[in-house]
Amino acid sequence: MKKAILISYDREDAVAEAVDLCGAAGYNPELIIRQKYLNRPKYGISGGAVESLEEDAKRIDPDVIVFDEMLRPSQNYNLASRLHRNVLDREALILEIFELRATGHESRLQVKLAQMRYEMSRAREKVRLAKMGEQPGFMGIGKFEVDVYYNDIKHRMTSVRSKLAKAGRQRELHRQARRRVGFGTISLAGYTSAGKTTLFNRLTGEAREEDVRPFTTLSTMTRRVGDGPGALLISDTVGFISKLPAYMIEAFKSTLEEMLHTDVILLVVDISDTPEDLEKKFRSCTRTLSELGVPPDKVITALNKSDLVDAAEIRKKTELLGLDGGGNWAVVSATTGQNLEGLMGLARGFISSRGGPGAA
Ligand SMILES: Nc1nc2c(ncn2[C@@H]2O[C@H](COP(=O)(O)OP(=O)(O)OP(=O)(O)O)[C@@H](O)[C@H]2O)c(=O)[nH]1
Ligand SMILES: [Mg+2]
Repeated sequence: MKKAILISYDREDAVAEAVDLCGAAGYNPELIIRQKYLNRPKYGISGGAVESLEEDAKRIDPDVIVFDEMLRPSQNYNLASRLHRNVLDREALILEIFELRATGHESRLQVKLAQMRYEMSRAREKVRLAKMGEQPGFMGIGKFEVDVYYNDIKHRMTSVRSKLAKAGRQRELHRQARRRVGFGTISLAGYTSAGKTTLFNRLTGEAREEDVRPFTTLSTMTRRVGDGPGALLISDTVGFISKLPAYMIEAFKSTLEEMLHTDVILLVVDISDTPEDLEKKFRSCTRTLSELGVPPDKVITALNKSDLVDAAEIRKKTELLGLDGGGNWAVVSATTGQNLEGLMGLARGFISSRGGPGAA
């Protein structure tokens, strides 16, 4: 693993998530610097903090500095030139993970699009700085070249978008074929590492990769669960994470929008998370689902990893999430298989009470 110095917030949940992201990108944080604010204008952190960071960087000699927030190009440049290191902000880090993990044709295109959106969002500031004449040759790029660079990204984006549109049409055809077969359809959703793929494998007998690291799954796969008239089609896909910039969600939108066409969304939640994490991730997921236009009454919540917590704790946590009474949730364990039958029964009942597959 490569060495990193991680700059994050002074909060355990933020640090834990950032450390996981570093690990998924292949970086080991040798030092973690905790800061209350990461939005200072010049470096993101205070001048004093940068000073002591210079010493740390000399001592540790990290491959990168990871900054657990978004950085403007000028801030990134200031930090990088002061520390003589490559600086990855949170978005660049997530993009590195995406690049490592993208396997299928469509997810590779989606990652490319996200990378270009990232470049584009920074090209704007580069162009602005160059035009203001404040920093001609900013980051070694002159005004003319900036325009060329900008147009070049635009062109490449158009080409990737049209390839994505083609992949989308292909998916539409698959969807129509599935609808003709008349199976009820389920999409797995949820925070990264909640256990979607483990549940998928357990239900379908597949062997997709399961891993503690975030963003293990980037591409979508659909398989059948069960035989006969009660058979269902279930899809496993990319997970959510908090503070994902809008354009990253946009890049994966076509994948996520599949959910609008399925009968049931199975929101997988890791019930072994601390109450704070549990609540934060749950809210973040329901927000993302509602932004995608998924009606709340199409969602069943699967409280997963029940093997790791006792009944009393589960009760407390369901209350915390406001799930008591409703009946549109189930406690399961993808690892032990506990109550997976119950969960599928719930999904089938859900679909038939809404007029059968494809009705909603
Ligand atoms: N103890 C226990 N561990 C589980 C359970 N379900 C999943 N896990 C573990 O949780 C980790 C994450 O599981 P995945 O299935 O890869 O999670 P995911 O939601 O697909 O994550 P991404 O693809 O990264 O979005 C793995 O280490 C699994 O072994 C469960 O029911 N009990
Ligand atoms: Mg997965």
